Amino acid sequence: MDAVFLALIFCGYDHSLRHLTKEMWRTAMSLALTGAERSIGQRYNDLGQRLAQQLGDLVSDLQQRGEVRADIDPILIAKMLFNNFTAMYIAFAKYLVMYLETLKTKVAGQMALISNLIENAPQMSKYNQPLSGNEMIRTGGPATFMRLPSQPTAQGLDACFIGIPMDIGTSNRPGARLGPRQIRDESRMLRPYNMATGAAPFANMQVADIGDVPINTFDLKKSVDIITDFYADILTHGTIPLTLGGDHTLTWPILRAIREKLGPVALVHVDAHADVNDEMFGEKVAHGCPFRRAWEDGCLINEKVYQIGLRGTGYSPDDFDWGRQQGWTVIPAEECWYKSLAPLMSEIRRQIGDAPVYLSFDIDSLDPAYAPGTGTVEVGGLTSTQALEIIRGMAGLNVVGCDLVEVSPPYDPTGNTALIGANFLYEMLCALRQ
Ligand SMILES: [Mn+2]
Repeated sequence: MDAVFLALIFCGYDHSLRHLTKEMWRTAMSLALTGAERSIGQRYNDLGQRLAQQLGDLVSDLQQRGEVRADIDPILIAKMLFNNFTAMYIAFAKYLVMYLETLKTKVAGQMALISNLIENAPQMSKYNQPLSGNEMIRTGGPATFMRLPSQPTAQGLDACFIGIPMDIGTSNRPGARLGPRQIRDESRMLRPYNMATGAAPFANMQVADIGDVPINTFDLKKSVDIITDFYADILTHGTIPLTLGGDHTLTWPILRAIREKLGPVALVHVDAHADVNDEMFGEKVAHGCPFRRAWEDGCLINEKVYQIGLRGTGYSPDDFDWGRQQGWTVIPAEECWYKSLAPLMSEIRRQIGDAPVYLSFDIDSLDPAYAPGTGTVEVGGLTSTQALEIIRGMAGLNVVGCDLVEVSPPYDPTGNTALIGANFLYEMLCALRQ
């Protein structure tokens, strides 16, 4: 367009000609001659041919008279045009301007078309997206959480899903080692938008499935150290971990890694059991001990720990009181029956404020009518809607990590327990600050 602009200057603004360089003149002249020939030739045939002929005659006349050399300097021609052929120049310029205006309009129209195409082109998100059921049948595609892309580390991620296929801390029915894989499998039906809350986590966050922690299934104590190291690496990337369990032992080593990075955290612990045993069968590491160990390790802000859904038979009447003695808030299942838990979560949000908070969700907090696929079932549990109220009630808090534990596929051949667990993990992602 520079050449067009120069040609316009050439045609209409002779007072600025003295500012033009020799090279600019050459460009302008070249364009003017070409444009005039084409436009005049096509649209103003007679006059155009006459003008073109006159221009050609002028040049050859000048050459024949020896007034210019064969290698004509355009500046000379321009001077001649200005000095001796003003009338012809004006007519010539008039058509040239018309031609150039037409050209400008055409170019502008095409630019608008191109801009429109760019504007309305299907946009590739810069964030990972779950594979859609419209791109691949839901029973196909990668066996990752929500069929998201997988990557080996948490680098570049705002949040990640990780499996811990471990059940060697289990006291009763085993099988939670199979949990992560079945949760991933059942997560295949999840769609990216949360119709209830309006959350669109994949529009604002980079999320991937980073696979499983390579625990040592023959050594629980070594496994908890492996887990801590694995999460320490995740946290170096500033990534929020969302964990697919796995027996509940795993929460302790995760909280240790978080304490190293962020210090002690508030805790929302949803479970049928308090999981604060000092030991089980003489062992300090087991799925009934993780919150006792986390407390010992200074991982928790004691006045901001909430245990929701505890119930069942105990060894003594004060089994649930140990936490209360540490300043924790314990809400037994019976206090949750028949009512919405939204007010409870509102109060918990107010009390936690802006403190970093971890959500640990044991699927056995649900009534076995909803989630039979777990190892230590207790009657009279939470409903799935109450669970949603709890998880959605975490939104707005400074959530630094979440887990969903104790899904044991062999005890639910329907897969529904894992499917509910997958939904809860998705809801956790939706509850993160975006
Ligand atoms: Mn538990």
